[in-house]
Amino acid sequence: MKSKSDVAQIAREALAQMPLMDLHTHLFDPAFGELSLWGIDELLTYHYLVAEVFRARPDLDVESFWKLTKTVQADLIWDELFIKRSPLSEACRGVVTVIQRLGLDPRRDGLAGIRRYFAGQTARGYIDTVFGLANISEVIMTNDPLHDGERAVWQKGFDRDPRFRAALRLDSALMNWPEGAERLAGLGYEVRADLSGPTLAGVRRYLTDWVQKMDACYMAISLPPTFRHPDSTSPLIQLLTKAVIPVARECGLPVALMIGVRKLVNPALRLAGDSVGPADVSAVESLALEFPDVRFLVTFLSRENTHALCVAARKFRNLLPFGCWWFLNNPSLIREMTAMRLELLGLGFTPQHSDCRVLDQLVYKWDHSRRLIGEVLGDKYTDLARSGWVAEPGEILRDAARLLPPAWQKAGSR
Ligand code: RAT
Ligand code: ZN
Repeated sequence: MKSKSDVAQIAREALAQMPLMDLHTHLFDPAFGELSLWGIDELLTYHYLVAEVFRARPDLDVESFWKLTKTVQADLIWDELFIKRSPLSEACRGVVTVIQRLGLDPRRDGLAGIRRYFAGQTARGYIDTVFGLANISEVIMTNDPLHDGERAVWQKGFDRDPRFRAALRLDSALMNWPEGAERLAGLGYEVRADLSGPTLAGVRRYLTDWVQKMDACYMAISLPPTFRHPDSTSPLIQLLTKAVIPVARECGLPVALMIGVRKLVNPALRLAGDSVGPADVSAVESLALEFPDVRFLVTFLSRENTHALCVAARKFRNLLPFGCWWFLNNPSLIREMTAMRLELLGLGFTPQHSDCRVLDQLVYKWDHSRRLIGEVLGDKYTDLARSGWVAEPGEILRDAARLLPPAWQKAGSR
């Protein structure tokens, strides 16, 4: 009979070695050129680190920081967060992991040596390096047809790199309606600010056209903590229930709801200026009840909502919890959330997505998450063995393979 520690070891190895798909990133197919970010200066100026450098340097004028070139911003962040202090935060440690996995030594090589390594890389070659190191087979992008630069590339057409799948992001079209109305009208869709007449049909056409053009895997929206359903007074709810959900149903696609972000609480910090708030999980229960034939991939930003989401998912099988989002993507919280989800849902959730904005981050985000998820899963097999059920190695591999593919794939919609 296998010992209890064997089962934990097998689970950890399975998580460490299995190729996986990343359900939500902000990465781009290399055909998008400058939208596709990679390299040490992008890593150092990631908005998670920008927030930290302002804390380290209370005297630093925010507007003056934004006027610096990216290289000088990166120099400053390296100096403040890696040289003058140990890089202990998760975002800082992530940069160290990437550098070390590339075969460099951050202390020996220093920023100049690391930059020399990157100067010798090409964008396309480096994608292969990163996908290999992170053992990733595919990533899902975040695609917004209302972003002028991005739309131009889609409209021109390009040879898709099959490792980069699309997701149609809805925020800029649907949030703060009627702001999106003008944009959609500009693209030739017949929509009105008051949602009257042809508007909902026009929005449905916009969504269908772009789902098809991008071959999108799902549609996604990020929502504030105040998000409620039902709400007969909200234009957003009208748009979601009468345009997005019917198109999702027709195309057989899930809808991803990312709930709990308070945008720009500190506007001067730009991307680093968003915050978190606890939301009402009953909104997703009510959507799941009203639309049982549509699958909702759901993640909340607030730790306080994560337990209620697990309970909601026990009641509605069309709710698929995913990822430890943004401010939850920290080791202590990944451990807690993964254990809670395994205990309440067994294998019926997607433990993680990366939210990478910079290609290289795939290496650290997955390196850190694989280890944590593997440890938690290993502990569960040990507990199970203690209770009298020693899982076979093949069963552990089977279970890991059930856990790892993203929920949209498990949902069997494509
Ligand atoms: O995690 C992030 O980088 C955030 O800035 C957001 O992009 C968030 O993940 C989102 O998709 O809205
Ligand atoms: Zn994101």
